[in-house]
Amino acid sequence: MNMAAQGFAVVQAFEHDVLAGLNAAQKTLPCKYLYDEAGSRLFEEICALEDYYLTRTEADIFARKIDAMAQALGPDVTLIEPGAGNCAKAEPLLQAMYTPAAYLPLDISPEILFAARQRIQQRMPGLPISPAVGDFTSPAVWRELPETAGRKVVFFPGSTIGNFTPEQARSLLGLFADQVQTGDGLLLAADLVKDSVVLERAYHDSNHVTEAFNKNLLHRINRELDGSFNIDAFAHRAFYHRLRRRVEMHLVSLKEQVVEVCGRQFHFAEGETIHTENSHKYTLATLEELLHSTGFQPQQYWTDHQQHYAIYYAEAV
Ligand code: AVI
Repeated sequence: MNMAAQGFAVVQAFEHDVLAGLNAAQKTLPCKYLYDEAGSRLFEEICALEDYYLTRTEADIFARKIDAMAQALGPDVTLIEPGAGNCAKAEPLLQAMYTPAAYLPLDISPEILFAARQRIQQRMPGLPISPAVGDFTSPAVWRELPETAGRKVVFFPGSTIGNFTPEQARSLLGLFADQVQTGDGLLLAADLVKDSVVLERAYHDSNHVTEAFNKNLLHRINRELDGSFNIDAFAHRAFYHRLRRRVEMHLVSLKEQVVEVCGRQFHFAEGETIHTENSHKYTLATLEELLHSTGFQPQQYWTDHQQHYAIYYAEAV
């Protein structure tokens, strides 16, 4: 597919998913659409917030334990990173690893990926780096990766696994398992169950950045799908669902209203919500269960002193 055809397919998928989501009994929008250019910038801002403990907790674990992780991964390993973005997390890991064989980052955004390759290549000139552009949940993009000899490790930081339902998480790790051989590895980060006040503050921050991030989806629909959302007529809501062990993000209609998208009308009752994101939280036990059920044997994990966040190294059996 050429770039123009690819762009058209992306717009079509967005339109299809938004119309289907707004037609559902519980209105819903897939969280991947939160990340247009403005959304990605807002997400970066979220990561720097005091209330959003996830990014700094993960960074702290990496900073303290990177050598132990590199040792667990072993020598001559090809590191594969789905959703690599600017590859900022892989770079220190590659530096700490003993003679890494290659780095294969996958991401939807070619610009960010190719800029990152150039940056890492300058710092590690001998390291073969082969990026693949596409959606890492689709097996097609994995087929673009070059064949490599030796052991492979899939690197999946950021607690992105939390944005998948348990069923989707199993099928995603199953897809990762399909890419590796027995003895190959998976380095996986996940956010852990904790006090709901801490969780809810992280997704309803006092600087209102997460609110802007959530509402940006309505701006995007207005712009790209000829939508008529009155942004001020919706409120940001985020709460921890104890039974489902997840933070849910919603947009709440503040009044009864009708909104048009792509020439279709959608009715909202006062208080009705659009469910825009799930962020699942794991315990060490549920995380190990997930790994086992997808063919990975947990080997080692690292956490912070409050056990807010965990990074697991597991090997394919
Ligand atoms: C990308 N992902 C791990 C974030 C999370 O915490 O679930 C997305 C996010 N949504 C609101 N704030 C951050």
